[in-house]
Amino acid sequence: MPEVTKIIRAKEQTVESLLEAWGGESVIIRFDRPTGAWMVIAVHSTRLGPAAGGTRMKVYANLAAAVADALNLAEGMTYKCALAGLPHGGGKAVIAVPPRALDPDERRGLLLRYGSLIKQFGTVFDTGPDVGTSAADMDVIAETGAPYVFGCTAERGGAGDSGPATALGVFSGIEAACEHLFGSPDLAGRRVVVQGAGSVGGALVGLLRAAGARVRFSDADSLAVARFRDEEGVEYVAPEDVYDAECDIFAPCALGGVLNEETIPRLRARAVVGAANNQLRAPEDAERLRAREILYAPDFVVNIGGAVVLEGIESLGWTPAQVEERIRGVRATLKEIFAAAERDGLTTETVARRLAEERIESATPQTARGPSA
Ligand code: PPY
Repeated sequence: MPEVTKIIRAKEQTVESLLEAWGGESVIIRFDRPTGAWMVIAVHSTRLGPAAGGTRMKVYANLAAAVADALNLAEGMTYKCALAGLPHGGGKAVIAVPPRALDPDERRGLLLRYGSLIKQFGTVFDTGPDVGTSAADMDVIAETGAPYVFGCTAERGGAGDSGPATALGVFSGIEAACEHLFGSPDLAGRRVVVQGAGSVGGALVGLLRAAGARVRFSDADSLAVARFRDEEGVEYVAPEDVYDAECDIFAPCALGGVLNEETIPRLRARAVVGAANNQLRAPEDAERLRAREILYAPDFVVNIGGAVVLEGIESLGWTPAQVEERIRGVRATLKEIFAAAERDGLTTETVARRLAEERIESATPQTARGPSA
């Protein structure tokens, strides 16, 4: 995404204005003096249960940009969990690391201090891997005795890489979009452009090809390009050309903020269905897509797979078949959202938020869960 624009937008905001404008419950901000990193834990809602959301680690322009990201992502998690039917609210944590590389010991120390912080925070926040963190990082965080750390390595009882589960939700969303646009969910011959061939986008490419779709992908990482273009023969689109590619479905599976006033006019896709969190850079972007008659599948409806597999397997005792069924439910949820948006002349984003809010309002408030075992 245009990183520069994101930085400019975030700079317009102060931490005070961001927190004042936010509708969530609580935020913890801590400065980690040994590394110079900032830890931000945002709990948006615990109305449906403990807040769930991954821990993201990356470099931000400043603290306000990190806080803005945590707040937006936590809100998205509230909607995501509500629409996925999970007994959870939304949260997210961001560790804003300094631009210099941390050596392995420094990183470990940082993760241990972060683990102690979420341990103090108690039972209202479930976390797991996210952009910039791995299963091995979750193992380190869990060493502190922090409860509710999901997505550890298999040796530590983790459910494994959630990428394929997330990809399945996107695939089901693409079926829903094709059903709405073309009257059939069959993907044979449909042209799909996947932005980012990482753990989610890469798995999605495989599912789409197996279904007979004509797939192209873009990725800035030469290893991903070598694997998918050179070894698997998938057609490659240069990252700078990805928005101009003519296709049925554009599937953003990398960064947030990719749908914005610069990119939307360029799109030559009939629909956008992808895994990236917070794809719309600004709320107006939903209307920009609608005005161009591009069907948009809201990200928090589509990318439920990670949360469903981590919470389902590791906490709720679901079988893999139950997890799969829940994730495939994305298709029915989206079908309802697409139909309501068309009927009421609203954006799909508005309809999806409304549906999530209705589910949250009508649910019985959860009592706090007891101390961890
Ligand atoms: C996401 O879907 O973006 C998540 O953060 C998934 C998640 C859910 C619960 C714990 C950790 C990560």
